[in-house]
Amino acid sequence: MTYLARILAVPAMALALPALAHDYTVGDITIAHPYSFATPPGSATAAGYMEITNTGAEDDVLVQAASGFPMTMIHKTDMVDGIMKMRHQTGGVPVPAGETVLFQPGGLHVMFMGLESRLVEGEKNTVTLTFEKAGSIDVTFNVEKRGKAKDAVEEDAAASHDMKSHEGH
Ligand SMILES: [Cu+2]
Repeated sequence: MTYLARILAVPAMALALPALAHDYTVGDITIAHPYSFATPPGSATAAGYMEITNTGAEDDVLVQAASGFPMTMIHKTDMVDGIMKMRHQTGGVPVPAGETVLFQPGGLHVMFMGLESRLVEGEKNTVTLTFEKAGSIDVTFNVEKRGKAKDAVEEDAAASHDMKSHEGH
């Protein structure tokens, strides 16, 4: 979705989900709607999603995500021959000038690992995002109810999601 389309979509979304729309800005970077899905009992991992828009004229890079969980990484899910693989984005994630990068199920996500308790709907988790040019900002990932009938891959609930499925570290 383009930045403009997202702006236009806000009134309808605000009507339906008043508590969920939240945006953050640092320099030329805007982070929209950081969230995680509630996770099942016993789950030691969770994924975080958001939209990052670079409104500036210079390219930037999301170099790090940090949280209070034991381990936080930036991952990208790829389907390889029908098998979900998650790759640690060791070089960070480019956020080109004028573009929006989506962290969404089945693609880029912030991976929270080593969780001692599951994520519960309504919970809020602070994550510090660091950009090469724009600097650092704390954003709040709201924990939302997992939607039904989603056809997207859900990293955090996938049975194949364990440390062995994580490549590159
Ligand atoms: Cu992952």
